[in-house]
Amino acid sequence: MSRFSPSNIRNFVLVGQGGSGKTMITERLLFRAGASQRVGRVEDGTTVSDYLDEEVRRHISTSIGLCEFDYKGVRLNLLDTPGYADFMTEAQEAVRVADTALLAINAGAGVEVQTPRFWNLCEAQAIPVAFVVNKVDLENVDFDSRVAELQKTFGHKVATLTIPIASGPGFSAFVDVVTGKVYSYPAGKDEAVISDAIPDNVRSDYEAARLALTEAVAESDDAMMEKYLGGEALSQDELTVVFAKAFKNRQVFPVVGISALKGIGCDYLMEFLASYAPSPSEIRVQAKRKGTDDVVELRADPSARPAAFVFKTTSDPFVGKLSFVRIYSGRIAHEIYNGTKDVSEKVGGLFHMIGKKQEALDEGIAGDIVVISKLVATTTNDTITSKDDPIELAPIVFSQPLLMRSLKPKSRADDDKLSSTLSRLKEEEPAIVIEKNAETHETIMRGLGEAHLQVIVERLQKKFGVNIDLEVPRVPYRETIKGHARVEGKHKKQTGGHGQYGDCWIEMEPNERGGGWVFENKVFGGAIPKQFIPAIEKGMLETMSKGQLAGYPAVDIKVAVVDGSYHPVDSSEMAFKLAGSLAFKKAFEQCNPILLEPIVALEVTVDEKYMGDVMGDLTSKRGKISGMENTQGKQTIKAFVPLSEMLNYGIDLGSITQGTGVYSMKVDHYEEVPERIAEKIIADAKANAVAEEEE
Ligand SMILES: Nc1nc2c(ncn2[C@@H]2O[C@H](COP(=O)(O)OP(=O)(O)O)[C@@H](O)[C@H]2O)c(=O)[nH]1
Ligand SMILES: [Mg+2]
Repeated sequence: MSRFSPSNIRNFVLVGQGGSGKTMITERLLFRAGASQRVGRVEDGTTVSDYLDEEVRRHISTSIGLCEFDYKGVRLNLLDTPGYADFMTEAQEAVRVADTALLAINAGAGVEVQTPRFWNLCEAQAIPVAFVVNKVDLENVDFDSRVAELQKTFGHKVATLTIPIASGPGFSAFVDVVTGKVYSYPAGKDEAVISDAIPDNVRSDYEAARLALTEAVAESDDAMMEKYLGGEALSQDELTVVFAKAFKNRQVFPVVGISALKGIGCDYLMEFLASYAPSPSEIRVQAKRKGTDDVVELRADPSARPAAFVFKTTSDPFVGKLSFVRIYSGRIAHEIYNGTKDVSEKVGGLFHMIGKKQEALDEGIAGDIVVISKLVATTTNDTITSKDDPIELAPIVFSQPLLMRSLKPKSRADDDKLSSTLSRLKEEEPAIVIEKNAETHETIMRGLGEAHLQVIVERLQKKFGVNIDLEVPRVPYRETIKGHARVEGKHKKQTGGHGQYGDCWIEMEPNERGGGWVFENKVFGGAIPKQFIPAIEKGMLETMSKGQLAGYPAVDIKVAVVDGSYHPVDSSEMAFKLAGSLAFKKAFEQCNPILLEPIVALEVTVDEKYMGDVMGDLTSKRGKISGMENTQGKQTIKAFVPLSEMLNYGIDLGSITQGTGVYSMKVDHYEEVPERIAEKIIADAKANAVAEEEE
């Protein structure tokens, strides 16, 4: 039996630029609520939420930290998230199931690169957002200018909810604009002493902020607007009620100033969530009856049919696979029906989490977030529902992976383990794309960025014992010819005993781009017996696939066998195969061979302000702009660019557009490699071939 009801739950996510202090806020909330016995430090790797090895080592969050705890009778389900573009998947998963977002801002830095992305995520999910301006204790912090910056960036509905009495190292108290209460924190204490004593030096700021807040929230309530426009002040209760309503309806975005490091304002944040954030029982979630467009409205009713969404999957070294689930209606206990995969599964264990610590549960109820162990078929984005009337919940649309790398297993044993491991990894990392390149035979993995791929390599090693290196993928160049030649290929070994004899004359010429291989037999008068002709072609095809210039497959060539000779005893398929190969090599060399490179058709979408830099960068990459489109206020640039220039494009675009640009590309056609570049590729290939021979 669950010890709380949906109306006491608050599911909220901490999002914001990396380094803004989300994990530290989590640390402080847990400690203040009594859910942890000490305050850890990110720098020491001793926080509750950043418990993965890679997080402890990097001092950043790379994965959701789910912490579920009680505070004064309210159940707080906190989702701490990473704040870097490389780990955006995790933030997308967490925002998808949260009912409220706290968007953390570093008071020392203000609105940063990723801040608008998190705002957009919350907007797409239509959840209420409160800005938490953290690190108000830093030197030279100007809280008011931070509020102004947020209003400028995110609109006039942004209004401050707290007024710091002094910011900077002396920050220890603030005024709550709705209640007019002063929250003071004696040195070293993280529990506020609440009073009515608003100091004179902030009274006018307080009154101005209260007016601005009243105006912002009155807009969302006609009766209050009328009263406000009539010049009447709203009573304390009216303001509290209309503020809560406006917040829940995304009609106001309050700003709270805190210092997680000093523990100032963290108890206030929990009060804020308990008083103003929506509980699941106030929320209606839309689903579809499976296989139809019929919309079904879900309520957080534990007695209704089960409906839940799997928003994250991890594999734990001890208990195996863990599925993170938000329950929208009904209950989950011993068995689930996965409507997406049409399979019923036994629940291994049911847990609440505080970081890596698991608290076993008998059942999960509507409105709650639980973790289920040992499901097999179930993965992220699946809907758990009832078999007799299945529904579907909307899947998360993950960011597109931007950076590709080839996976190089360190040993044969690693290679053997890799493919089975990759499918398990894919369960944990729904945004990555893994594909085999048919030309280079490399396994290519695409992820959100360098750090993302590196973390995956570490997980492969740590969790699955597979050692791999990441390399820049090989470019599948090709070779072809521009000239004509007529040559002889003669393979003759007649030194007594059964000899070998094969002799053919061929004419070689280029075929049109993409025309492929054309082989003709123009031998007349039986100069070469018919049965040996296919062997000649076979020899040529083998030689073609290895390439002559730099070891890349040769394409778009026409060859006609025009003459030759044979020996009644010593001629064989093998002899003519070798003759064919010799003839091909000789002719290819004389036909002005060239390298061809894959050209990708690129579409890159960026904010208008980055367009010039992006186009300049593409031109410097030998790109040719082929078109431009304006899509929803963003510019989409179309271009043809050599693939060889695009292998790190995810990183380049990220730095030009501060992680906001997205792109897609696919190989479109092949073009001749410019001579100075071809020379280098050929020289490198020769050097590699020598190095391999010496190994
Ligand atoms: N001065 C100051 N530093 C803070 C505060 N909160 C966090 N930090 C520091 O900021 C850094 C990043 O904190 P972290 O919680 O990891 O940020 P996250 O990436 O948003 O999770 C760490 O070095 C923290 O110690 C604060 O309120 N004041
Ligand atoms: Mg963090």
